[in-house]
Amino acid sequence: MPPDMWNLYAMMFKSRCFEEAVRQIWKDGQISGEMHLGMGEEAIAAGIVSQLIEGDALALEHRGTPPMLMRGVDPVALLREFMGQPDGLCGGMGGHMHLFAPEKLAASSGIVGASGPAAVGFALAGQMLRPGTVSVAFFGESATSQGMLMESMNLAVVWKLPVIFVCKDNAIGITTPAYMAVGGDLLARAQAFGMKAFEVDGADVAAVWLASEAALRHARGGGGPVFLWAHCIHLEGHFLGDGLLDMLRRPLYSFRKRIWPMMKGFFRRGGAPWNERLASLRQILGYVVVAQAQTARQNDPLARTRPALMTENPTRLGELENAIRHETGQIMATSLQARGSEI
Ligand SMILES: Cc1ncc(C[n+]2csc(CCOP(=O)(O)OP(=O)(O)O)c2C)c(N)n1
Repeated sequence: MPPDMWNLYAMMFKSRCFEEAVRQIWKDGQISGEMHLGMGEEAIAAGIVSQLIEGDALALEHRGTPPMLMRGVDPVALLREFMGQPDGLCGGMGGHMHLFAPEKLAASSGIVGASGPAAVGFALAGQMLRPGTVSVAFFGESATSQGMLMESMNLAVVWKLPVIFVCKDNAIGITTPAYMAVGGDLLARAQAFGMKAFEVDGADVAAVWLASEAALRHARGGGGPVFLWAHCIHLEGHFLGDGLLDMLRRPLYSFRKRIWPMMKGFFRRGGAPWNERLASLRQILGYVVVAQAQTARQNDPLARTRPALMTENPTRLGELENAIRHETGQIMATSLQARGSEI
């Protein structure tokens, strides 16, 4: 059966609208601290989560909002959690990085690599208590060099656990390009553990859906863990207010805040030799170039999916998007109203 593109687009669009609203609320100062969004990763989340069944589990990282929403976690409870409110999903104690929805078997952690052990635990419980179910671990490419994630992969292979390890590779971890931190070929690494491994364009929701279907069939059938390497972008960079993206989006502001102080440092007397200073500047420029690639519209999964639906049935698409925008507005109103009533 081919993927239902309308359903996948609806899931992605809902997540995008929700996160756009979260971005505004964060800018208004109603969410404190860092905010990592999953804008750009929606196809990976939708392609997999749309195929999960009752009893499957999700182990997420610091970008857990899209999969949590797509799995059906209450959006108002999520937003209230982000706002640190007592009626949030976790009593306002977890924020957006540490979420737990026990009825959905979905948990997230801000500790990079921690989704590996959590997924293995979920899968072990599934193997014993809920045969035929799987657990899915989401993580970024930087997590692939974390010991606990590699230990989890090893254990999952040895115990033939039904885990789908999903690496969402956006080629940069905060300000460290992957070429400076991730050695070798990730497919080969996974295969070396003894896992089946797939590489997929994470902006192509149909491709993710098809790869996930094969991965899920393998894991549910008792074939053991699978590694899915999905390439993606982050439209908002590492987190809201990302300094590297700021240099491109707000050059004047960045000149005063970042570039001018760097130039002063560059021309300062004494200190490192000129060739080292130049090398550092070149390196920073390299980071900016990688960060800029995060905003490439041709790799935005929604922009990729929408044209075909528009051609197929523009009226249906318009109605779908309007309905989701309306629903998102209501979610926001309810979440903010509840906050107002407490103050
Ligand atoms: C164990 C650990 N080390 C460092 C950090 C700080 N940290 C938070 S996010 C992040 C980068 C993660 O990059 P990646 O795994 O590629 O995911 P992305 O943010 O790109 O989605 C780091 C180093 C952390 N949270 N946990």
